Formats: sequence, C-alpha cells, structure tokens
Amino acid sequence: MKMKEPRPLDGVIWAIRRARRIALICHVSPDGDTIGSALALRLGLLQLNREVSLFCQDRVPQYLRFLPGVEEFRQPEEVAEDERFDLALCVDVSDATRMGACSSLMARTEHTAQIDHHDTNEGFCEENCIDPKAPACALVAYELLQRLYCQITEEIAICLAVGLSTDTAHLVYNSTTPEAFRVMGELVEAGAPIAKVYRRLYRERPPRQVALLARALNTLTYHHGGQITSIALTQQDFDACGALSEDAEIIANYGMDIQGARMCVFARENGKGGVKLSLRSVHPWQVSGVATRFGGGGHAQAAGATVTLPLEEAVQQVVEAMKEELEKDE
Ligand SMILES: [Mn+2]
Repeated sequence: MKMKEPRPLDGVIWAIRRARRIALICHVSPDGDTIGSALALRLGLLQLNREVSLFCQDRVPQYLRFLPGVEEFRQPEEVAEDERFDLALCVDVSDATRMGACSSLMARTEHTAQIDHHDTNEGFCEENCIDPKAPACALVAYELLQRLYCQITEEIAICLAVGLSTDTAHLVYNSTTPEAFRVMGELVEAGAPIAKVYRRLYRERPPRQVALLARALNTLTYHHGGQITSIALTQQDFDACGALSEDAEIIANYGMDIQGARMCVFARENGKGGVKLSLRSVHPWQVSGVATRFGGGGHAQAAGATVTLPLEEAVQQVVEAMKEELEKDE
C-alpha cells in the first residue's frame, strides 16, 4: 500500500502532542498576525492542559492590547534562570533573525517548530509548516487548532480575526483567498466582533497619532507630475506630538491614496542619526528595487530601508531613484 503524503501540519502536531511546556515566539516589531495567532494558540493549548509562555522581543503595540491574554507576553530577558521548555513554536516568523532576542530561548528548549506563511521562509525549525498561499499565519493557526480538536471559543475567534484582518487589510488585499473569507465567516460565527475589530485596527487612533498625521500631511509633496509623493517627519515632529515610533506605521499609505500616485516615500528621522524609509507603490509598479538600492528590501509594493543621510537629502535621493524606476517603463 502506498503511504499517504504526510500533511504539512503533521510534524507540528506531533511536536505539540509530546510537549508539556510550550514557548510561543512572535517576530520583532510585532503586528496583528503574529500576536493574534500566538494568542489564539495559547488559548487552544491551555485547553489541552499545556503550560504556555508567550514571548516577543518588542512590546505589544498599544492598538493590539485589547486582545485576550496580551498581558501574558514576556520579553526574552524576563525568562527565569531555570526555566526550560519542551517546545519553542515560532509564529509568523519568516526567518530566524526575525525572532530578534527571542533566539536566546532556543537554547532553553528541547525541540523547535513553526507555523508561517512567508514564501521566503527556508524552514529553520525541526518541524516546519509554511503555507505561502495563506494570506495570514492566522489561517494556519486556525487549521492547527482544529486539527488539535480545540474548541474555537469567542476569545480565540477574535484573536484569529485580528490576525487575518491585519495581513489582508480586512480582506481586501489581492492575497485574500476564498478560504480566507470562509474562515472569517466561521470566526464571525464563533463570535468574532468584526465591526469592533475593524474600528480598533483601522479607525480608532490616539490623539497623538492624529496630531502626527496632521504634521505628516502638511509635508506631503508631489514629484514627477504627481506620480511620486513624499512625506517627511523629523524627530521634533514626534516629540511635539508625544508620538511613538509605532504611531507612524499608518502614515506611509497616505502618500499612496492620492489619485495619480504610483510610488511614495515616507521618510522619518529614527532618533539614532538615521532616516527610516517606507516605500509603497501601486501594482504593477515596484519599490523593492528602490529599497535594495538603499540597502533595504521588502515586497514588490511595500518595502523599506534605513539610511544615514540628512532627512531632505534622503527624500531627494529616493525620489530620484523612483523617477528612474518609473522612466524604465516609459
Ligand atoms: Mn503574517
């Protein structure tokens, strides 16, 4: 009899079945997908009477702190001297360096496994379930929880809905599969408050973030007949608003929301003498090549880099590079 191909999740399920103490690890600069998926897994694994620890190198951003269990997150340096784990399970971590300081936990653990959806993931754990077709890691987490016969409670549903919403911009990106809609439907059935998720993730903002956005829009500049736009914020802008670095995440897209814009750059002083660049483009134009020129990288339509140049100089150089990129196609 021919052996059936092992399902990609089988190895991860086996690793969980034989583990008692499990450490869930999120990626640096955490987003809703890594945090939501890990929180959902924690709740599911608690149903299976596992001891679960949650780790992330960076603090969970404010806008995700409404999620159940979020207060359980620890930074790797908070781990007790004698703490050991049977399994480290990485969640939405595209490569080992994306764990940041959490990689130190790997030395305290017997086995390693991961679930992820980045097609660049080369499988750095013993057991790897990587589904590049999944628009969010939350979809893989959902399947895993079902395969473990966990009950999808209202709390689990809200965590997974946040993960799925984050990576698909509430189910509107090109990557959104019919499966993603079906799963979101099931999560809503399980009690995920989809309107609340939408408001918390995309509408509601602290006043300091609105103040920063106002300053950002004041710097909006059109280049190359409006095909390129730029936004630039100084450290002084952040200080004046009492804004945090995470408050700037939403700004990059505004340069892209303008009719006729094909590429945009959002540049901000990073407080360490450098400038952080966020680049965006409208399909089919690509900014990954521009990012590479400045020592960065990323996706075709969303990329970034950090440079050591004065703010204005940085913007000028990126705009020049973008012009060259656009002229290639003309
Ligand atoms: Mn993700």
